[in-house]
Amino acid sequence: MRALISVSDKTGIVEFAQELERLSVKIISTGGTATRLRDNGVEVMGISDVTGFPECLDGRVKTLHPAVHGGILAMREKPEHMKQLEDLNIETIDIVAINLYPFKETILKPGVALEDAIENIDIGGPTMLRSAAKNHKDVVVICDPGDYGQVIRELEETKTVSYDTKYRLALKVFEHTAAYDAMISDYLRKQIEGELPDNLTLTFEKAQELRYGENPHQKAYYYKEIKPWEGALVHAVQLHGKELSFNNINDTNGALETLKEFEEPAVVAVKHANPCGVGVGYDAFDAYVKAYKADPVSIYGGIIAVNRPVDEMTAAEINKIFVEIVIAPDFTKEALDILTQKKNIRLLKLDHILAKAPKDTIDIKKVSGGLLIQEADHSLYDEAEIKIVTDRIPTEREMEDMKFAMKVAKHIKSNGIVLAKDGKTIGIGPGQTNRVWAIENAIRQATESTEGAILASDAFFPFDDNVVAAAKAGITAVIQPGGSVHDEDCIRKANEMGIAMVFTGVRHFKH
Ligand code: 93A
Repeated sequence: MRALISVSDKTGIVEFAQELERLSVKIISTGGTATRLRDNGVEVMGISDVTGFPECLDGRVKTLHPAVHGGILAMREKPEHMKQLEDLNIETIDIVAINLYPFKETILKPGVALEDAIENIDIGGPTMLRSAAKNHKDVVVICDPGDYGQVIRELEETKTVSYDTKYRLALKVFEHTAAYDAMISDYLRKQIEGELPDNLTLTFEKAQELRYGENPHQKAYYYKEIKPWEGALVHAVQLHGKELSFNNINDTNGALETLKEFEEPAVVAVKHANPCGVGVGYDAFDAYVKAYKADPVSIYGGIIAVNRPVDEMTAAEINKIFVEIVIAPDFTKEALDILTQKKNIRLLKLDHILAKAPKDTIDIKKVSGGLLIQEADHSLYDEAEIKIVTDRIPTEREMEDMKFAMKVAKHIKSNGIVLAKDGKTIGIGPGQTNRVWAIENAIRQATESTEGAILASDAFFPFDDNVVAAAKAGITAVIQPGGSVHDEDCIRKANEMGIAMVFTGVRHFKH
């Protein structure tokens, strides 16, 4: 038996080759791999001795030769094939272990040059992988160092590798080379067309097999995007608690996306992917107390995201209730001592400052038979463009609370309404099929008097009944995009009822 080994990622390769040698498999290898193996005492035949050609063009042509591909692709059961090999003086290659030039790692390097990326497009490697995978009936093909062990075990036990294993390994190869090529085309297209190109190839990698999906009868995985910035969640380190579930990941994502709106100390509590309490304050403790008081009921079993390190006092306060997850840039030792007393709480540490984190560039939704892809909603509104449309002008405090509330409204499901006062939400009405219900729900569940509160709406008020509902509850100022055919009615009603109204011109639907 002969094995051809040519790997960029040399993890485990020496041990694998030593085992093969012990099992009397002859080893052929390319430049760097051969050197590594020989340095570790493995006997290796250089690829040039097989091809009769030197490796040339800076290694661009090493293995692209009939002596290699003939040896891989010959069908052993066909006498004509075997006869041709004999006439051409080509020997079979029965095991192919390859991993490719590190294209992904190269493009993940900040500021990588195009030439660098191109030089890391592997040609010979995928070609051999595909030859071997096509001929998997006769050839064992390995593209993942994680599979060396399985192949050695089978060879040891049965002197051969089962068809089932060879089939699975071949399938893995085609998945791998397909993803590798998609990554290349994606990268090249983005160079000329930006983040949302005309013809997008998306490349994702399985990051985690989840226990189940949104419900226990649904199988689920977490796939992460392959791109320079891979998202805040992927970069979080879990310090305590059980593995994250499907809903945990979704909810935590919602909390972090909301939290990215704030530079000042802020806490976002999330339930079912909707913010249920948000507070900004002097420090993490102040912000947490506000977020908690915003809705002490929904926060139970929820996610808490903090954009400052969690200290002892904040931890003690959080510890009074049951929450699923706390995610923060850091935890003091004392805070960890307190929070880790509970077995079931999951603690996640972000490895970066959230406000400085680049935001996700695209948003994807699966629909039956296809995908909807859009640029992510990164704008809030342009302060220079907002219009005060009523006689009453909002006070400075109201303006501040309106900006705060719109940042939250942007992240709740439409139709969404947020009531706020003094840097905290006091009532949130998410996901309603009409806007009046969203307002009524927000008012009904308000945790303190709505007298003097402000209201933010993710989209325009279609009718003036919304203004009436708000004014009756004592709300004094409203921020909304405007743009309804009934804007004039709404403005008239607001003037009649003495409330201030601001139009931003920017809608924030979220579904
Ligand atoms: O430059 S290539 O596209 N041309 C080739 O003929 C070739 N053959 C193997 N790259 C080629 N390889 C790749 O070289 C393998 O896929 C592997 O990633 C790498 C191993 O090189 P070395 O053994 O010199 O470290």
